[in-house]
This record gives sequence, structure tokens and C-alpha cells, in this order.
Amino acid sequence: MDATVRIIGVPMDYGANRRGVDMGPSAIRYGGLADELEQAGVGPIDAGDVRVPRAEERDPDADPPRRGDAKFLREIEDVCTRLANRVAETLAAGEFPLVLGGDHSVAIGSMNGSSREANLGAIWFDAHADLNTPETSPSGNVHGMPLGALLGRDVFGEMPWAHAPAVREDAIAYVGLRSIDERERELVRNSEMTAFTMADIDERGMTAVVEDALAVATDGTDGVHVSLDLDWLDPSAAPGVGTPVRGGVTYREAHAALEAVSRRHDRDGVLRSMDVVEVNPILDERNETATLAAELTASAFGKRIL
Ligand code: 5AB
Ligand code: MN
Ligand code: MN
Ligand code: MN
Repeated sequence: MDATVRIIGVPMDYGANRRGVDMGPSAIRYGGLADELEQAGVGPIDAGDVRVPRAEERDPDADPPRRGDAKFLREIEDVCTRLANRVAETLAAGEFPLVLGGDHSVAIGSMNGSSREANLGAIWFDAHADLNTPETSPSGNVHGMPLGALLGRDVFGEMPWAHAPAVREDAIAYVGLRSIDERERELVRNSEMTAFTMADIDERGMTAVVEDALAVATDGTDGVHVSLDLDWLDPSAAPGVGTPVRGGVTYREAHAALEAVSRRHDRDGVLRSMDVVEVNPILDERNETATLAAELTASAFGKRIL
């Protein structure tokens, strides 16, 4: 990574049903992010956090927290709009935006900002498809909806940030899927997205799968957004997440994946923006998940064993 990396924290938990994920940005910083990035040869600038109004500060006369079946959608819209501006400004300054969540709804903001001046591809490292909409969501939690929002599906199509598609369906690749809702399964199947499940990783190995995902996300695009949800890993390696799912990627597979991203970036500068989300320090064991988040980010930016 030759660009200066600008760290932007988003201490938001409005999109998840578990409190605690709002402390993710601090936990990842305490987990050694700046040191790790320096070991990757990257000079980071910490831009601090995007302001997230506390739930207690809400105007009791404002819209109810739940609009349709999306809890706190108004708050999430507000935070994501400001985050999108910060990400766009960072790119305009020639720097690389690294967004620390917070729950996965922050990707609505980071990808909107990253796609303003570019045709964006995306790799979604996650156990989940995050393709719900207020109509299909079983929970009303917006962290299960960022791709639904970014693709402007149903009511999300009327949202201010859906002014233009942030990313084309056929430039999105999932890696490591293993927990999909019934309605999402239909959506994924009927979409032009590419989905590599855990079974694909079992069969073909992580490196080959990630190289294919990169081919999808770089085809006809100007750059790639990497969205890393820590529940992508197996709970034995990353216990500090709100929605753990057994059968995830191992510690070493995760590093191999991000190292493959970095090798491709070294070759043709494909990485444009990244978010690291869903770390919940309250559920973590000795900040292990946050530390791993920092390490994996460094792997993506070029940290090597030798
Ligand atoms: B995460 C579920 N599909 O919509 C839903 O952690 C889980 O950002 C979403 O991937 C998990 O509530 C969201 C059941
Ligand atoms: Mn997710
Ligand atoms: Mn997930
Ligand atoms: Mn989660």
C-alpha cells in the first residue's frame, strides 16, 4: 500500500441488536492497528471517529426508531451520509479510507463515498449475505441489509444515498458464506453476484477462491472495496462478534485471504477502500477479535512474514 491510510472510526451499533459493537473502533485501535500498519510499511493517519449520536439523545418526538422493518434507519442514514462524505474527501486527498465499525450498516456509507467518483467492485468477507431489505428482514436489523441498500432494493431505492448504484451486482463477490435467510437465498440466486461459500473454500482452498473473487470485483471496475465482517471467521478464532456462526474460516485461512488481496494490489493497485466491522469487545475474550482485525488489515496492506 503506497497511499497514506486514513483511519475513520464509526462507533455505531444502531444496525445490530447487540450493544457493544459501538466500541469496536476503540478495541481495534487498542488491538494495535497503528503498529500493525507500520509493520506493513503503511503510514496511517487516525482521523478519529465520525460522530454517532447516542440513542439516549434521540428526540422523543422524532420518527419512531423503527421505520417499516428497519430499526433506527433514520439515525443510520444520517451517520452513513456523513461517513460517505468523509470517505469521498479522503479519496479526493489521495489517501486510502480505512473504516472501522461499528456494525455492518457502516458499509452503506463507506461504499457510497468510495463509489462517487469510481465504478466500484466489492469483496464481501462474511458468514452472512447482508442482502435483506426492510421487507425481507427477519430481524429489522440494518446490519443484515447493507448490500440490499447499496443495490437500491425495494424501499431502499427511495433513500437519499441510493441516488446512483454504489456498486454493480456483477462486480460483487461473496467469500465464505454459510448463513443465509430463505428470502436472501432467492435474492442471491436470482442476482448477478458471485457467491463463494465455505464449501467452495473447502474444495478449492482460500487463495484460489480469493483470486477468483478479485477477478470478479476488478472486471470493468476502477477499484475494489473490501468489506471484512469478523463473523466471517470461525467463532473459535473470533469470539467477539454479535452473530457468530460455526464452520467459519480459520485464523490462517483468513490471513491467506487478505494476503492474496495484498498481492493483487501490489501487482495492479486495485484496492480503493476497506471496512472492518462487527467487532464486539463486550463479547470478546481479551480483545482477541479486535487484535485479529488489526492483524488482518495489516495483511491486506502488505505485512509479510519475511
Ligand atoms: B452481519 C440475519 N440475516 O438479517 C438478519 O453480521 C443476520 O452484518 C444478519 O453479517 C447478520 O438479521 C448481519 C439473520
Ligand atoms: Mn455482515
Ligand atoms: Mn456477518
Ligand atoms: Mn454480525
